[in-house]
Amino acid sequence: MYLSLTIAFLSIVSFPQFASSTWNTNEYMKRENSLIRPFHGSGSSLNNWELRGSAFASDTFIRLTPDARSMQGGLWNRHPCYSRNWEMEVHFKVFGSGKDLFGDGFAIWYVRDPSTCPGGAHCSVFGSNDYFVGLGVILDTYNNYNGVHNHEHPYISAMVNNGTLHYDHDRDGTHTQVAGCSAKFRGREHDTYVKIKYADDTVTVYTDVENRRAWSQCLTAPGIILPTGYYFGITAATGDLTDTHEIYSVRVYDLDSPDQDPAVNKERANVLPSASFFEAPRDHVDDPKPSMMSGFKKLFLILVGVIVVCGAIFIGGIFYVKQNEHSRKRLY
Ligand SMILES: *[C@@H]1O[C@H](CO)[C@@H](O)[C@H](O)[C@H]1NC(C)=O
Ligand SMILES: [Ca+2]
Repeated sequence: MYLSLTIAFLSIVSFPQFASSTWNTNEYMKRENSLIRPFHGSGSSLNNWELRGSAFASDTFIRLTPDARSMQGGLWNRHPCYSRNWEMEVHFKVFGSGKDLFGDGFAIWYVRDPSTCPGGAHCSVFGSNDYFVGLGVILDTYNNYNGVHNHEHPYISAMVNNGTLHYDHDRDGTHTQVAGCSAKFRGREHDTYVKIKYADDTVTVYTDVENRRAWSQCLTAPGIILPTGYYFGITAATGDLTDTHEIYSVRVYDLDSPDQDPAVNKERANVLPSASFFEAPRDHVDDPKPSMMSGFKKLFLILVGVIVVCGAIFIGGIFYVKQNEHSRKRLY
């Protein structure tokens, strides 16, 4: 862990400006919605953000969760975003000591209500609220579906909610997602980035996780209505499974064009989030999340089963013998 921390630190120090200068030259970065190093000191951009739960800020990273069990951490922007079209770039790292079992992942939000989790109700979606109102882009590292998916994990999905939909961990949210893609963003030695673009009522998610210094499209979903004036946030959670989830920068760019009709923009402040298209639900096989507890439980149940079956055979045998004696007595 210290090695990867050191590598993360070195890579941060050695390429401070590269990413921003190659990816965004024309658009306007919204300082009040962005988060850049250093995170402490006067005029720090962290003043625009609130930390919640296990989230912790050093000078160079925001650690949403440590590699420990049952953690929930959040990073919430204090200023709403009034751009109708915007883009958000997040420099992050997910790593931990788990080789095969790790989780649960993190989520990037554009929602009406900044979450108060871990305090409050329904704090069940990667450190934030279920039944949220807005957009959630979920970077899920643990496959709760037990191999039934036709995709690999880690998995990125986008979900649009008007407050009525439940995020179902047992299906990794696949029946409520508008789109998704697999992306190997965990445990990488190089820098990893994700970008969410919301423009012309279309949500597009890009990743740069292969150390190519270029975006590749992960998912795109047209027909998405999101209002202006919502809040950005990033949250992460661990459960029985653990990982460190860290954020190094958040850059939000305004993509509005000057000739946009202000009346239409004003109207956008009050709409409810909606998606005109949902991916077809997939078959679900109920299968509980494997854990050490359920392993012991299974063993115990098998033992009980064996004892019951043996007992039944034994009693049945005695019965059979008695029955035979009885009929023999009757014959003779
Ligand atoms: C909220 O979303 C659900 C599911 O997409 C939809 O059935 C319902 O009509 C929506 N409610 C409103 C008030 O838009
Ligand atoms: Ca999952």
